[in-house]
Amino acid sequence: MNKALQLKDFDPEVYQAIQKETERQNQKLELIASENFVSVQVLQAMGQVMTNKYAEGYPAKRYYGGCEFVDIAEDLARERAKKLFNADYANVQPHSGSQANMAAYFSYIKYGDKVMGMDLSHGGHLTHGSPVNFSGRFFNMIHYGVDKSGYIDMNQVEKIVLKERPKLIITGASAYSREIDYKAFREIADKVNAKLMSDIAHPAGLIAAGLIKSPLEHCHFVTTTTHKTLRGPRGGMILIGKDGENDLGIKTPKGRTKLFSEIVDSNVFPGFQGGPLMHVIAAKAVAFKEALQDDFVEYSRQVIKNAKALAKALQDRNYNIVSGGTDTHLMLVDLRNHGLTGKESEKALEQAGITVNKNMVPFDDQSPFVTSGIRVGTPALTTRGMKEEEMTQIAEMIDRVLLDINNDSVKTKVKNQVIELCDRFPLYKM
Ligand code: DSN
Repeated sequence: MNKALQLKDFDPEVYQAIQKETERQNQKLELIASENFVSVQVLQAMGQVMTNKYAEGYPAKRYYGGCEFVDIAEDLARERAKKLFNADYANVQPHSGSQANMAAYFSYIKYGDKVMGMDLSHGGHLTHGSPVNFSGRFFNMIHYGVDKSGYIDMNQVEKIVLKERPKLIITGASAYSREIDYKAFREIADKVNAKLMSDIAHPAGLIAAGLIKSPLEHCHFVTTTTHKTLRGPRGGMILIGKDGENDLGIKTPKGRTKLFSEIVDSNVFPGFQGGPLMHVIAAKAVAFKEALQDDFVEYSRQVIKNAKALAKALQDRNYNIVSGGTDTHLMLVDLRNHGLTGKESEKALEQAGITVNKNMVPFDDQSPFVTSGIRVGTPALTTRGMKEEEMTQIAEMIDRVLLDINNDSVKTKVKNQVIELCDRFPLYKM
């Protein structure tokens, strides 16, 4: 190990890749709905010596010595998360949203149980029962979706639940732009004594800011990622609104009925994970502190205003937005009336400096690799300081590229416009 050398001198290849990625983030319009730009403080909290520390267990109950300082970071993260979401309990150790879901599911249900989640092709998530994911392989999955209007069909949900009697109902989505009626879901779940969970990975920041409904009071447990609208480091988290003794008959070795939080804790570690990523947990604590500030509410409010403005500007240019608009940070653009696929549109926009992802739309006739839509979101550009006026300009740029999708000179012109716009809203120093 050469202690004197800087990264750029020791490993110029990796250093250059990081520089290029910084330049890409600075100079392109980031519209991927699940991405955001963390603060320099969050970056600093991730790039530090806590990455060296093994801390299996939980604060004050570790399997390794020397944990007194990482304990401070994890306690801060847990306390701030509880405050942010008005929750009795938070586990900040899941490495990702998928890990959070896996540990949480198995806290409440068993291998082979019947579980109901939103169909991936209607906006759900891979871990909500896709056959290619652990969730679809380990559980007997059934699905609900949206109706022709693009809204979740609560009548369909109720009918399926009463007929199939799932043990667990999953709410939450990764490509659904409307608020979810958690209260109605809970009423339906209670009819068959099912547990109700929500995966709020996408709207977590908007919920923390109090701008859209929170599922915490209605769901038995909630999972999330920390890096989307919440604008923290890449990672996962499990929350319980109201903790209490479990009704699953699970006891401690001494015969005491375990709290739900104790079951979840032991499922995260040692159930599904080993050592927590303490540098990431420190960065989660910093991000939660940021999210507790008043300016985070303002930021989140602007995320929603920007999404509404972008949806409207696209509609004005004859683009169909699934469900006719958005209540949140994202929208799904159905490109079928333009005769375009998501795949070719994503590629053309990328060439023009606009980053989106292709996405299935409800009742899509294209495969998941081609798709008929793109998903667009505003959390990242709002972090840069862009507002409604810029959203209108961006809709115009998207339209120029898509209307003349094979015209390279249009893409070059739009790319230059993108760089000009990005330069007016600086991001990271190089
Ligand atoms: N891959 C994330 C998204 O883009 O929504 C969800 O895990």
